[in-house]
Amino acid sequence: MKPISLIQFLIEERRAGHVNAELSLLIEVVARACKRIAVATNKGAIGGVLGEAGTGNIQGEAQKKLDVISNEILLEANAWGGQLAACASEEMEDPQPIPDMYPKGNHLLLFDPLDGSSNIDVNISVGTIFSVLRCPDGVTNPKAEHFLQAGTTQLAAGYVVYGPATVLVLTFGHGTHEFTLDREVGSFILSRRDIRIPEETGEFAINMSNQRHWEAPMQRYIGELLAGKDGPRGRDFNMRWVASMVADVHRIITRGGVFFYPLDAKIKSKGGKLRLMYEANPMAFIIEQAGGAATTGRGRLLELQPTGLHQRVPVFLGSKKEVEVATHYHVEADRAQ
Ligand code: P6P
Repeated sequence: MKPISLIQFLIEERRAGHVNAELSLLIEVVARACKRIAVATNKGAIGGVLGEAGTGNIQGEAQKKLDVISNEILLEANAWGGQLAACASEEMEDPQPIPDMYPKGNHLLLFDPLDGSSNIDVNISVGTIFSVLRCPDGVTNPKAEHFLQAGTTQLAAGYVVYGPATVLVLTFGHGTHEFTLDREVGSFILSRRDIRIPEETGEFAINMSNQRHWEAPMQRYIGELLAGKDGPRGRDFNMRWVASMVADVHRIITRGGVFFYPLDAKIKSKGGKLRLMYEANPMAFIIEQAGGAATTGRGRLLELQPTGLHQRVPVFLGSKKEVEVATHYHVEADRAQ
């Protein structure tokens, strides 16, 4: 069968009424920027792009050179096209308006330009995560508060994982689809349409080193998985933890599984580790559109009303049944208090 390129897919989606011309062009621009990030990332040590940038971001984290480079690539690619009113990034405290010399559009783009960047220097997969919101009518110079829309309002979400292959996973709210970069041609080619995540799984992802800090319901839930077939779940479970959300989520998109970054005593004051607007929400949209579930451990992630551009949140996502069991334990424990 003739391979379908991202551009052809976007045209089909426009004909189906799933996406308008401006949004489809925006996705093309983001995908093209991610191809440039892939080139920079793939150079590794010989590209002089490894290691620290010598700067810090809004999160108080040391920035890697590639964090800064990836952020710049996405900002520069999206400045002139006329699809956006502003961008927001993990790497920038405030939203970046589109320069006055260029036309503005009706969309807001949020991104984590290079998630998992602590893995770059050890050559483990990293990725770009992005989310598209509508710019509120009449707002020509969007501020942070204009980005604070619940995840259910997202018009599109996606990630690109820079691994052995460079793979884009994308949703407009009409299914979740995967595109693999053909480096010889330079095009993203449709490799999986309408992905479905198995509702059950035998594989979980969590950073076990935080176990002693977890809330009691998470201790109970993970304890049952670790008890295996002799325990209450009556089956053995396998564990994976890449410490790169895009890589862990892509494994779940590919074969099922469940991913947790729960509240723990160390990070409770911050509300969690992962960021709501440009990590949790786009991933939750992608996972739900593939038949999975995504919660904060207490409620549906996409329904959370944001209070801050860099707000952090607990994340439970993946195969529906396991997310529901873990979430139920937390809701039940809250009720018992
Ligand atoms: P930890 C990477 O820094 C990240 O934001 C996610 O990509 C990843 O899932 C998580 O943090 C890893 O956190 O505490 O295991 O290093």
